[in-house]
Amino acid sequence: MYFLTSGGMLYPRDSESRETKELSGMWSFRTSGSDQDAGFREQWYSKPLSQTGPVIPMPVPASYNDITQDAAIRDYVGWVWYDREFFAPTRWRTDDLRVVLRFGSAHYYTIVWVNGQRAVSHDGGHLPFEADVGHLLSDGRRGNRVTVAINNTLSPFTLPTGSIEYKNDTNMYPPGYFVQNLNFDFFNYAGIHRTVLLYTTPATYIDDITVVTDVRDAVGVVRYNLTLGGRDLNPSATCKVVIRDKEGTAIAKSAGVQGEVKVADAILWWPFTMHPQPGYMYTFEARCAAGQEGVEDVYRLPFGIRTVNVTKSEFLINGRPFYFMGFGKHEDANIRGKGLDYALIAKDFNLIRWLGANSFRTSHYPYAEEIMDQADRQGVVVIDEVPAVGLHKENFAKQTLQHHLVVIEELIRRDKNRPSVVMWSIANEPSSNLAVSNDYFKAVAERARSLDVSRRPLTIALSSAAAKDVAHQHLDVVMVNRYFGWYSDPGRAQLIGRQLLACIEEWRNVSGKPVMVSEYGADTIAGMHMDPPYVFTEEYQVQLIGEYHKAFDVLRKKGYFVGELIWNFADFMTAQTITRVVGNKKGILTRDRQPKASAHVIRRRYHQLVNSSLDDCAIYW
Ligand code: BDP
Repeated sequence: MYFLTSGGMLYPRDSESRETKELSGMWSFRTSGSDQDAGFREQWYSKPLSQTGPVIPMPVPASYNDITQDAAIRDYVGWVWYDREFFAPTRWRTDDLRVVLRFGSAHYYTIVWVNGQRAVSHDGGHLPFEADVGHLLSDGRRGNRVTVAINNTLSPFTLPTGSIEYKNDTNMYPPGYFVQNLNFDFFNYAGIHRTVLLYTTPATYIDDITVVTDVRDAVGVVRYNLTLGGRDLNPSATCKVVIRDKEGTAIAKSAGVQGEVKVADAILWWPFTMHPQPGYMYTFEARCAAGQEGVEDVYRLPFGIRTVNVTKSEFLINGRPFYFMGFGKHEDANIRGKGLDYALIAKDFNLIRWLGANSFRTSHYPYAEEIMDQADRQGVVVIDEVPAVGLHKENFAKQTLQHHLVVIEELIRRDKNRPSVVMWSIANEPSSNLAVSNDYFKAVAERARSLDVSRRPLTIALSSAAAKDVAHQHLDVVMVNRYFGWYSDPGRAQLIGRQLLACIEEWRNVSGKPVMVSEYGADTIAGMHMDPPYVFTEEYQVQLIGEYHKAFDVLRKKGYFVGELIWNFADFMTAQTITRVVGNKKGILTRDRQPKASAHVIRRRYHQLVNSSLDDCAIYW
């Protein structure tokens, strides 16, 4: 198998052989202004940014767009620069240790220097990247500097896609005026969005772990594979593996870089709507002394034991039918944009449980690992999506495909061990009616299948007409985005049932696969009321979703309909257009996470569905 990426991407964790040091806080920042090359020409990375021009404080992690009062920074397109200083402990200055600098994500194209030396670059947001930097650090007594240049420019070949359009009519625009067009409906937040940290490992280390689980009778079968990295690898090195339960008790053991461990009376990982002890996580503890010097590296990976299968009509978790009830979300909040925020993560998961939702889709890009951790631990099911949004005619190019394959690899490498992730979504609303998308998605699907040893099912949030679609043949589950009563026949809620039933039946007939609705909804201004219901009012959102729910109930009886995800969990920011009133308002919650009337309707429905249809299930919390 040919890998486009190299190395593992284990989440940095402290252990007796590893240490982490976060670089969160205030960094220095400035944009390149209109002279995009200035930073490279003048080598801003060679000294502190404050010595080559004016800087402002910028929080990390956060998007930079909404931090200042300056619209030019909010709407900036091009290179921005960050730097900060840090100390590396003297004890890290030894050949026995490897020091790694890791970014949880930065949007989009990023170049990193340490003490003026180039350390790493990365293409694309939403996913982590890292580099060994030990050799670039100063001795313990002097500080170190990390400089980061980030460019948020999108092209037809980036994911997500976009384009730069120069406006050449000088009667209308000044010379050189351009706009960035986005092929998607969310604000193009940029900056250092997730945690930046340094971590150490022994010089010879555990580079990656893959854990795949199965259940035979009541026995959990855990197959694992360890990859080792570093110099002086001892080919006959052995690794010791211990599986620990939640209390930390060792319940199974193995040795070797690959193997199979059996867990008797395994406590399976269940969604929180299906079991009194949901989200059960074991720990996979690996110890490898793989270097000539015999130093042991220890890594503890949380994992769950569960199975996922798709039949012609059902989505099964641990052999039991699972019906997706949830939403598409966004990483989005005021001030911090897409920046990681633990308070927001905790609030969102409390709301998910309050609503009784058992799942969400990471529309339209991979979410922070800290969010995924909560999904694992709280038993919330995730459809994990790559940032392939806005794929139309000109985007189905070799260059885009090449990047898409890398992104799929990076996502699967990052999330392959997560029990909450039950399906990969390889795109959102592509022009999958075009013949050219056939080979494209065939290639992406083949790559995903070959990378995920556990063979999670694949899907796409489709929006083309079923009869013309060429992508579904490469998928296991069909997801459909539909806006009857909104983008078509706005205000005519009475048509929704007829239209939705016909549409979903057609998808089923065409595909012969399980089908679910991955988006439906209506923009709703919180506090706006009208009766009879009128578009944009809370009454209309309630009426519209009620009509969808009636149709979903009919579809559920047909036996192949596997889920409903409302668009969206919360209101979110978009580009400035006349079709959006300070952002997209299809949330059932406001942007500051307060319920609209529709949230109560969804809450009642999700709780009732769980309690009525699956008699041995309830919402446990
Ligand atoms: C769908 C897109 C989603 C949009 C939504 C909408 O997948 O990103 O935000 O429509 O228009 O087409 O609200």
